[in-house]
Amino acid sequence: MTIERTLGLIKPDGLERGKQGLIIDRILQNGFKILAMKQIRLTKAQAEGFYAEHAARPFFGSLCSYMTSGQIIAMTLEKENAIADWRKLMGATNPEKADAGTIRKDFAVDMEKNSVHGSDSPASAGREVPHFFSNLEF
Ligand code: IDP
Ligand code: MG
Repeated sequence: MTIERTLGLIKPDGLERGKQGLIIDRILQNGFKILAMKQIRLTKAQAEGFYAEHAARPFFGSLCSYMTSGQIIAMTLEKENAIADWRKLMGATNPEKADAGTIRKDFAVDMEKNSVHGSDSPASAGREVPHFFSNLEF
């Protein structure tokens, strides 16, 4: 397996409820290195650009206003097989369907306010990491 980098986000519901420390602890305990991390509030244009692949979906407007409703934490995570392993640690999009022990099972509020984001493929990681971090930050 190769060392990969992926984008992790802690979404506004995670910060609002003070879960960011617990989520970051799980990331570290599961062998990820946090290469870069910042707490920011997205503009509407940034949220719409980030989620452009979902622009035609019925939940797009609500998702973008939720993602700009408060601050988020963006991280570049690195380890062997980071992309798939971070998705596995996050759990399914719908927390009711997420496996026991996953972040979404334990912390998410609902299908939209599901606490974390992770790139779903090498192509998305390649697009999403530079959305938040320049190479100069590593
Ligand atoms: P993912 O975050 O597990 O990759 P995606 O299908 O890429 O899930 O959807 C992006 C985000 O959009 C989800 O994490 C969630 O916040 C929101 N979302 C997805 N599907 C729904 C839905 O059916 N209702 C409300 N929000 C949704
Ligand atoms: Mg996705």
